[in-house]
Amino acid sequence: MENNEETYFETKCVHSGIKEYEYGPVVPPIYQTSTFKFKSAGHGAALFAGDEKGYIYTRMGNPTIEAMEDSVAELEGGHKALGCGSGMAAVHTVFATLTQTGDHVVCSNAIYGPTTTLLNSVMKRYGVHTTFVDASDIGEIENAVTKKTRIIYIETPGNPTLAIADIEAIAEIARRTGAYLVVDNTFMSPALQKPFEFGADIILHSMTKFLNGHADVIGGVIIVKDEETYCQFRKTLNQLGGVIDPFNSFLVHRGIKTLALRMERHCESAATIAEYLESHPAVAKVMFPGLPSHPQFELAQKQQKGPGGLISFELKGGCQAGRNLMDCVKLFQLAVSLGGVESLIQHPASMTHASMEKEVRLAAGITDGLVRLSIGIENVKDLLLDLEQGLEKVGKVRDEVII
Ligand code: LCS
Repeated sequence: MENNEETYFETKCVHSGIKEYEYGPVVPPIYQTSTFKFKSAGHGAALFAGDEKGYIYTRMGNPTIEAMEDSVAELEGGHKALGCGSGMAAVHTVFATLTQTGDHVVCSNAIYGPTTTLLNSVMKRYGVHTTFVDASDIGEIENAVTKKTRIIYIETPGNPTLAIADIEAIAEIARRTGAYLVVDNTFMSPALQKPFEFGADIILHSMTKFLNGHADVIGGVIIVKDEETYCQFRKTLNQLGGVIDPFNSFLVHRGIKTLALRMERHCESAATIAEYLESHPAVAKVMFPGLPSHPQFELAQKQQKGPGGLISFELKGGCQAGRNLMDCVKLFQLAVSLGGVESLIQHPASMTHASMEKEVRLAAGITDGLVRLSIGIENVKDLLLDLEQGLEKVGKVRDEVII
């Protein structure tokens, strides 16, 4: 039996971040408190001065939050993690920590819509300018980088096109030019992709998705590789205030215990459904990293341990057919978000990526007819039956004027 790590990933999912607590609970207690008592005035002053270790105030640190942060840091192979109130709080904290007026960002054009919008609005107002590129084309990144580039920011696979960026090749450009490579690893989770192993500098996640996995938490996390960067991020996060709370941290930490198991099922069922869709006469195109027809299929094989649970596709009937399908399916829930145990269906152009300017969205390959599925852990036969009955009805539904 070969094992290069000290324990297997599945084992880490169950045990990481858990410490000894009073009374010996197997599960970390929820320290639902905003503040912590000092033993004396001197103790309080020493904690604030950093001369003693301990908890002061939950925005600055809390044992339940820390347990979850330690778990995520261990799973990603990082030094420490910082729990944030949402994925977007994590994204904002990264840009607010690493950039200042006059800095430049090179960013993948196929990413979660509000991240694009954040860069084009708030960050732009603060004098940070972004060049959006097709990150699956290394040449585009190489050409976009300037002396002022502070961050190269990618999501891989990207939301919702599932375009794949070569982390190792991009990390080499970042190293050469002195920029940070930031990878949003939400779509893969550390069960399927370890960006630090390919040279990324910072990883972030929307924990709302696979890490928590149960569609009942909004949360984000940033993972760093050294103490100096951690202190820099902690300072900014304390000031911005976008922290996660103890109860949501507890739920995420609980969700992580089944991460490895859930990801196996997500991948297996998504692969079956992607193959089914690709052979269906009503379907024009399927985007799924596990299909040989995916333009970066080989890169996906190299950098990912599995294809993930997301599928994007276009119907031959275009946007209207997609909308009809969304109204016809019964088991797939018509809702945004992803990575939960329940299967979801949504329309990026009018939903998750509606905040993007139309030309920017189309340039990123997010067409009006694109439909995105997040495959849950239900029995795949039920999911296939639901799609089958939905696709049969597509086209039979009366056309309506849309978008
Ligand atoms: N990064 C990625 C890759 C995401 O997919 C999302 C949310 C975020 C960051 C932001 O995380 P949040 O603040 O929502 O926790 N993605 C969503 C989606 O595709 N549908 O609904 C939310």
